Amino acid sequence: MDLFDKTDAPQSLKLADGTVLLRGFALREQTAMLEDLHTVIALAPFRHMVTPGGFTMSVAMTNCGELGWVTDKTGYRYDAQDPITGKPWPPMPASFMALARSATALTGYREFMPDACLINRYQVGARMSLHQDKDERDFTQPIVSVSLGVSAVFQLGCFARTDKVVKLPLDHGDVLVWGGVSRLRYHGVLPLKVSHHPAFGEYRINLTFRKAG
Ligand code: MD3
Ligand code: FE
Repeated sequence: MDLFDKTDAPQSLKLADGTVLLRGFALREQTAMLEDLHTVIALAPFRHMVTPGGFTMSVAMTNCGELGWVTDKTGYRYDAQDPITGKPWPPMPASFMALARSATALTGYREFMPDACLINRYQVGARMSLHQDKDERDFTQPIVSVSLGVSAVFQLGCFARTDKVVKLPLDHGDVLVWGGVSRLRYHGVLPLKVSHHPAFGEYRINLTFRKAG
């Protein structure tokens, strides 16, 4: 663990090599982002996708941007079309892009241009088991994650599924930039506890910005 860097506003904490936590960084944009989220989900509704192993995910998902992450019985992939509507994913809202780019600029990635934003919605009990994000083409590109609504406990492992994990609460407005060697670390989210957020109700929303193609 490194020290808090008081020179950045707001608080930034280096969690691991290549990983910076910006506590509350999305708070400024939250109103615009919530409005834009509603626009996206009106065009591409949340759905519970099925894993290649045949399990329905407890997390509901959708996407915006040129590419969207999808899973079904045939496997995981990025696709330009929403399999439910058969249409392109909704465009990435300007408020989303601005947030992803300011977070990466602040942490030293100057040319980050995400083409995919995966939107996860957790309800009570929803979880994400330990996994690596490996469906993107270029692992030198960072991933930016934004937590909104109800808090969750995030688990950060290392490079093998069985490595010890560190637990970290992620709260409304927190932004994480995952780059360098941390890009391929195992990570997951523990089952969401019953709670309520004034703007997001009983849900936690997580946005992850990726350069997938
Ligand atoms: C560490 N989402 O969508 S965000 C995912 O909270 C995903 O919904 C979680 O894992 C969520 O793939 C975690 C934090 C995160 C995102 C990407 C990472 C951590 C990461 C990529 C590499 C290492
Ligand atoms: Fe992930």
